[in-house]
Amino acid sequence: METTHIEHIGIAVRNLQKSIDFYEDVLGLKCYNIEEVADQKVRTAFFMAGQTKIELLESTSGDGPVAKFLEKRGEGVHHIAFAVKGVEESLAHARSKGVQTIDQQPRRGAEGLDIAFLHPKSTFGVLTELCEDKNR
Ligand code: CMX
Repeated sequence: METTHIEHIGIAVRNLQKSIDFYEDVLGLKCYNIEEVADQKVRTAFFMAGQTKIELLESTSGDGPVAKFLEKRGEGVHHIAFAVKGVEESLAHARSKGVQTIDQQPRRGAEGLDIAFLHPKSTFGVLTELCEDKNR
């Protein structure tokens, strides 16, 4: 697998606007995009801190993955996303190494990325996303 960089860090929050206020008013970052990903039942807000992207995640439904995470574990770091070259091949590679994959095939995520998740039980407790921007 060829991993090029951390694409983003995903943080689960209860209230998107209140957390945007913190990132803007306290940390001095600028929210450059808000996007709903219906498939994942989330509304997301994006910031760049230098070269590092932060994705805030608010649940849009009581039964989505972020709602479950908030209920069970509270607010906090939800996942780390790695940019890879060839997300399908990378997913197959992880599976061939015995890693439990949540997605069998990549799907379309926020910002038009092709994304796939590895289960935190297989990745030492960190929900791990593989992603690729095929428009680049
Ligand atoms: N990070 C680390 N551990 C996590 C976790 C996370 N984000 N989410 C759940 N877990 C843990 C649970 O605490 C639980 O641990 P214990 O068994 O020790 O209690 C374990 O994983 C399994 O949890 P579960 O209740 O059986 O499974 P869930 O129904 O909560 O589902 C997961 C967990 C990861 C499979 C599910 O959230 C998922 O499919 N995630 C991928 C999609 C996603 O997260 N989308 C939102 C972001 C989308 C985006 O970035 O655009």
